[in-house]
Amino acid sequence: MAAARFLQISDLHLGAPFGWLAPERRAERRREQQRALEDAVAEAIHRRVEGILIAGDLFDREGVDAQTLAFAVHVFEAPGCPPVLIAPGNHDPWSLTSPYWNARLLGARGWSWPEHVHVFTSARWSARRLAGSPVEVWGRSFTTGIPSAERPLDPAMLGDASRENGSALRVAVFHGSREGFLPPGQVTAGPFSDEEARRSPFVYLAAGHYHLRSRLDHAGAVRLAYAGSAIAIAPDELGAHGALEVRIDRDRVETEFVELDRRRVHELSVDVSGAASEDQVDRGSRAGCRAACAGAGREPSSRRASSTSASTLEPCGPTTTSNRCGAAPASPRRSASHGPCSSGSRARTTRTGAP
Ligand SMILES: [Mn+2]
Repeated sequence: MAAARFLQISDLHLGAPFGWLAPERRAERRREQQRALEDAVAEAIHRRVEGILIAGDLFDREGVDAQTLAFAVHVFEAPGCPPVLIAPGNHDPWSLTSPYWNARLLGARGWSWPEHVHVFTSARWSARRLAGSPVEVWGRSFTTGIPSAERPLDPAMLGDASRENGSALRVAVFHGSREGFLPPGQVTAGPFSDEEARRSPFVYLAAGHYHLRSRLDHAGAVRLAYAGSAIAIAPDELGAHGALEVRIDRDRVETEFVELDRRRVHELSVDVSGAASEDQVDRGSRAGCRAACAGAGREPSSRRASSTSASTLEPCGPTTTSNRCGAAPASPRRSASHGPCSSGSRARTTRTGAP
């Protein structure tokens, strides 16, 4: 029996524009994004974890629209939702002008985060003890005006977190860049080395910022992990996306992947040499996408079915493919194609309640 269990998510990027998708599919992807967070909360309740750790970039930007803001503020009101600990990232830093982190600005709209949601509002590490648990969750925030080159795990930055305090198990939730593993296209923010992570006073570090899942093991246990973006946010975020269930014991930490994104981005090459029209290019890329879905054991469906079945997903669309190929349909070439394909055969019926 683990001493504590958490559900870790990060980089949801609520309010992201999804400009890489065809205009008619962006709203749908935003609904899927919100459903992924509803599903994460449902998973946390179902798995009876002690808390939900959000390691930054819950929001894509400071100026999110009112619907997105309303959704986020209310999603954690689900009955049985455990404590939620949020460490803002470089996309949603804490600031006085933040419409979601500043309680007064939020209150002006008549909203407030539920009592059990705790937001770390300082770049200095601070702790939150969980009632009835041996775990102390330590977090920090990105804040506007603080250089993102600041090293969060530098011993000078750790402050009180390094002080001896008896028997508490310390877990960290933060946003930062593991040096040497920066994915292409991402910026360095809050850098740290493996050595700093290993020497830190935390039994486990829940990290956000990198959108692909990865982990750092030490002495046979997971010491730090990125859950990756909860759903694919950009066309280069291939593979499965979701959350991590983190099980913490005195001498052992394990993580288990929990899939949340019902689609996957596939990268495929389609031979369009000989294609004489934009239409032929589209047909070729659509066939390639169908083949990729079939290869992944997934059924591309051309129709909407019931709202709880796995076949609700749209087919592998030629969405970005046609954008990319359409520019020069007359010049035969091999073309890389990114389209979100149907990915879900999760058996569990999910909540579809309104925010
Ligand atoms: Mn991010």
